[in-house]
Formats: sequence, structure tokens, C-alpha cells
Amino acid sequence: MFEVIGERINTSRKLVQAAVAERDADYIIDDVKKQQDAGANYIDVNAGARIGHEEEDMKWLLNTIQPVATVPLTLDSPDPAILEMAFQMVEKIPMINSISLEKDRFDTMMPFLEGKECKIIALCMDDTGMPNSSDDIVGRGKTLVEELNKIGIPTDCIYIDPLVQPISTDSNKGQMVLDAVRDMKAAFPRVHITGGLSNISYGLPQRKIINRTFVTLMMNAGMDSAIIDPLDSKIMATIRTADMLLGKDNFCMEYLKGVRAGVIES
Ligand code: THG
Repeated sequence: MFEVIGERINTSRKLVQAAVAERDADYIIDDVKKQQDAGANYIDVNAGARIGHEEEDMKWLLNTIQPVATVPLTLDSPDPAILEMAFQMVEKIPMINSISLEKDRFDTMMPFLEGKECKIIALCMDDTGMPNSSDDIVGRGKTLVEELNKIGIPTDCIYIDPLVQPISTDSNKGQMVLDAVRDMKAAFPRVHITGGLSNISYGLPQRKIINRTFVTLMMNAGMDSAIIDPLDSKIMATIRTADMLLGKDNFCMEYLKGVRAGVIES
């Protein structure tokens, strides 16, 4: 079934940033518990927003979250040194967020990942920037899978992030990423597809309806994970319903469970 990576522990969010600055452990613990109760399969932890404080903030967050975490963590940083430090600290096998084809990042992350047991998010980004076509996304995705396979990371531990881009700047950006996901899953049936969704609606009003509709289309194309806010009950209900309609929910058990719990309603 679809895997939800809870995005809320991110210092780019004002209240989280304040809680981290004040070392307010209760706020963070409460938020993590809420995400887990809402069905998060991973908790993303991103301490990047307080410039110059990422290392100490990440350490504090991990020490604060781990005693209450019932699910594994997604360690989210562009800095390989932060990821390496965080990897040493976690008890459960984590998801690393992320590697990309940007040369500096790729060259430092590959030796670090070699022989490690973990899940890895791989961004379809290289030194020329964001992908410009679905073939671009698929080409980069294939390179990432092949290179990670070579250092012993199995395909089913790889989560390709195709990098969703705003539809407001180019009306083709939705179809571009949908085609890429379909082609990527055809080439590598065992690979996972994940990513942030909300970029699709950037610059448009009423963003949540766009994000919800888009996740349904992306799931049909083969997306099986996303970095979202699990406390957004409407997108969670949409995901569970789409999982059922795509044949991922035997006997509609999870759907019915959600209805009985009051988290899925018309
Ligand atoms: N791919 C991968 N990792 C990622 C992203 C991605 N990590 C970070 C980000 N994108 C996903 N995480 C978040 C976390 C919080 C918010 C959005 C994405 C968020 N944004 C509010 C907004 O935009 O309105 C913020 C405001 C606030 O509360 O201050 O909450 O794409 N691999």
C-alpha cells in the first residue's frame, strides 16, 4: 500500500522552527505522535532552515523524536555530512533523503551509502538543474537506480523523486511527470516513486484540491509514496480510497477501517 512520509517536522515551518529554537520537546513529541496516529509510515526530519544550526538542531530533533517514534525516520538534508551524522544516531533502519546526480552530492553520498542497509530517496536533479521532459526524468532515474544497484542498494530500497514542478508556469508539467512515473515503473517494476506533491499547485489558488487530484493521477501512474502532511485528513482519505480502487486493499479492509474510524467520509 501507499507509504506516507509525514513532512511536518521541518524547520521551514514557523511553529516547528520556534519549538526547535526554544528546545520545546513537548511540541515536537506531540506533533510526531499526531502524524503517527494519522497513519504516517515514516517521519521526515528536516533541520535545514536555521542557518548555521543544522547539525545541533538535527541532533536535538533526533534525540527528542526517537523515544516516541514507532515508525522509521526519513533523514532530510542536502548536506551529506548531516546525513552521515544522523545515520549514526538512528536505531531503526532509516530512509535517507536524499541523493541526486549533482556531482558534489553524488560523489560524497555514494561511498557513504556503499554497503549500508537503508532506504534512499534519489532526486532526478543534476548539475544542469530540474528535468525538462519526461525522458529527462526517466534517464536520470535509470542512472540513479543503476548506480545505486552497483554499490549494493537493491531496487526496492530506492525511492525515485521525479521532482514535481508548478503547472502554473507550463501546462505540460503535470503530464510530463505522469508519463515519467509510468515509464520508470515499466523499466523498474520494483522501484518506488515518491516526492513532494505541493509544487504542482504553486502559484494557484485553492491548492489542496489540486494536490489531492494530482496524487490520485500519480498513484494511477505508479507513485506509491509521498511526502505530505498526514494531518490533512482529506488527502489521507483520498489516498486510502485510491489505493482501494487500484487493487491495493484486499477486501477493502483498510477503506472500511477508515470509514469506521471516521477518517474517511463522503
Ligand atoms: N522531495 C524530497 N524531500 C523534500 C521535498 C521534496 N523535503 C522537503 C519538502 N520537499 C517536503 N516537506 C515540506 C514540509 C513542509 C511544508 C512543505 C513541504 C509546508 N509548507 C507550508 C507552505 O508551503 O505553505 C509552510 C508553511 C509554514 O507552516 O510555515 O508545510 O519535494 N525528497
